[in-house]
Amino acid sequence: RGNMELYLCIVYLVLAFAFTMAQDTHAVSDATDLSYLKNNTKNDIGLPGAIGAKGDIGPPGAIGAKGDVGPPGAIGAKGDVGPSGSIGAKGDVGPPGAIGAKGDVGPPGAIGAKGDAGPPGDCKAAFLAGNTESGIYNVKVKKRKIQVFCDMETDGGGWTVFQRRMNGEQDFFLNWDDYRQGFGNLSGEFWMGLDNLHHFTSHGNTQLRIEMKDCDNQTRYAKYGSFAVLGPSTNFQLQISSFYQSSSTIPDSLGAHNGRAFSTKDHDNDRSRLNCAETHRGAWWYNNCHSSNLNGEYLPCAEQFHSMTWDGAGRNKKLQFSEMKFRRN
Ligand SMILES: [Ca+2]
Repeated sequence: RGNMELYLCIVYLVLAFAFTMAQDTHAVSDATDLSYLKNNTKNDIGLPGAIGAKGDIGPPGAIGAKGDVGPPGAIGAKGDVGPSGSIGAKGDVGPPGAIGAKGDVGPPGAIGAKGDAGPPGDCKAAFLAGNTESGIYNVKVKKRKIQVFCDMETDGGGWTVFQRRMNGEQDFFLNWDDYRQGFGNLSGEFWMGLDNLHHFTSHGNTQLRIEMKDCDNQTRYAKYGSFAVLGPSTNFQLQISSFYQSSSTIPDSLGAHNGRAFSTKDHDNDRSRLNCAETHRGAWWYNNCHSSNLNGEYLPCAEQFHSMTWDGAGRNKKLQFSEMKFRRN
């Protein structure tokens, strides 16, 4: 509306100016004409007539020049919401999580420490453990506890006794099974048994010592550096060597039996046509019979060929006491 009013005002001013100019031009031309008329004496001219009536309003003027730029308009209305933005940067690390569930049961534990030694393996072990008195001891054989007689005084001690003859109270004219298992009384006469004898003499080198008392009341001994009784598949074969020639006080009458199987009256493993155990009333590692027969009949000093005997002993080779013992080196 402001612009329209300005526009009409301009049009009015233009029209008013044009009208005034038109009257002025007419006046000048009238003056000229008047001067012309003064020089023309031919005809007298009357006084100027009165000013004519105002003419009609002329046609509208041309459209005026464009106006100056107006003042800035008011702030427009708020626009629509724009498109969503792009994904933001990764956030910081969060706090630690809760404790996890209990784990599975673990593998089995290691094998525990070895237990105490338990009873000693033989009289040597008992001796080394501090036992210095001869007598009956418990020892362990294949996890089984048995009793043995230990000689802790003779020749350094630690000897395990496996045979004793001293009074004839025990019958030694027995069968194979008796000699395998052993019999008698550890405080008197006894035989340890071939199975245990094999066990004790199969763990390293073992010495053999035999105490004897002949019929002259001489106490003598024979000693061997190596002694073993093999297993039942060999019929408890004897392995004997290294006779202590210089220190022994009786000749070697067992070496000739080296390598021989054991025989009893019901198990003839000898080299004789006869049954040596039967004829000599004993049980031994008989060859073509023997040079020693410590399990023969107990007939102290009686001159019988089946008596308990050892070649080289005193009068008539006969004995009244014997004790066979071994010791591990
Ligand atoms: Ca025979």
